[in-house]
Amino acid sequence: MKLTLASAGESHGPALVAVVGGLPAGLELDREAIDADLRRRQQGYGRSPRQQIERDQVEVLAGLRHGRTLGTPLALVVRNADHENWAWGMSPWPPAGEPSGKGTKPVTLPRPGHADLAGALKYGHDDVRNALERASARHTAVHVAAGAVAKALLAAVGISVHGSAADEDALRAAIDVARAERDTVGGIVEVRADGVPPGLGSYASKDERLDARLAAALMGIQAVKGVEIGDGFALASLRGSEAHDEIRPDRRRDTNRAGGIEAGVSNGEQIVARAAMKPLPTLMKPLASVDLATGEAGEALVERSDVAAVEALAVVAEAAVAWELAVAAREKFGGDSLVDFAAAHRAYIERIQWA
Ligand code: EPS
Repeated sequence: MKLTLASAGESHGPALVAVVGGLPAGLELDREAIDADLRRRQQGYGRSPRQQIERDQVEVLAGLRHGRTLGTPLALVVRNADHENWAWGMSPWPPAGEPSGKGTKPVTLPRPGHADLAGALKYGHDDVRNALERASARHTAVHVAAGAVAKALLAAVGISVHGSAADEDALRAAIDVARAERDTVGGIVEVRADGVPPGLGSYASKDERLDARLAAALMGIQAVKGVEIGDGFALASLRGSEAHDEIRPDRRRDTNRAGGIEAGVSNGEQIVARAAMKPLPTLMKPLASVDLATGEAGEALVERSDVAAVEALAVVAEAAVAWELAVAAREKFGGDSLVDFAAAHRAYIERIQWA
């Protein structure tokens, strides 16, 4: 049974949408729980005034009846409230009337670090906006909604996932200084998953490895430039005798340097993944760039932006890890209904006698 996710949506377009395939029938979803994650994603310290405009809430257009999945594709929508200010500039169809609102003039000064230059060159856009709108981290909202669905599925087999920003006090202080200096900052987030049984993912081929999948999922989030599982990079400088997690008679470990994954397979310990976020590329004190329309040297686009989105990344990374674990759990336990899925999990836990 393959869990699939397709999403679409521009930052200032009408809405963000996702279609989730492969959910079992009979999974109960809690609208409040999904909206609570959407609110958490909006709340981090250092976010832009855009967050005062948005009140992200999930709408479900298909796949759910009376709060339970039907075993059919689940269609999720998160609307962009800001779209009303961009109705002309981001109109999906040729706009009627005189230009008004935002996004009416082409952007030609790409920001170093954003999708602007590579996107404009790759797709042949004269207006950089055509690249940056989709590259924007705005679309993580609907991935958080999908992640909340994944968490509901995982909860049915006793798995929970939680993301947090590392060292939040230092981060907040750095954000205050950066804001005053019209600069931006990045940071590190950590996601931990509990209740994952041994045996999710496989060493059989590289794209089945759970660590490879988590790394790709985390690296796939905007502004992430580094990922590690467990002690990750620090393991490189240890001796083998210090780096591995010895196995007790009950098959558990006293240490967890592997971050719950060995040879691409979960080993029953807590899954620990970390992601490093670069400082956001929209600077109020812009970096050197080129005007793509004239070829002249210039300064990069300046527009409303976040000083940091690290706390938001913690929520997005949590959703991404939950999603990948749900994909792996669907592979292992299958089932057209939630009852079958949970029964397969129970039978497996019994077979391996996992406490
Ligand atoms: C983003 C730029 C900002 C952020 C946005 C991501 O948007 P705007 O240009 O509208 O101010 O606020 O993130 C969100 C809107 C969000 O909900 O996370 C970017 O360029 O990535």
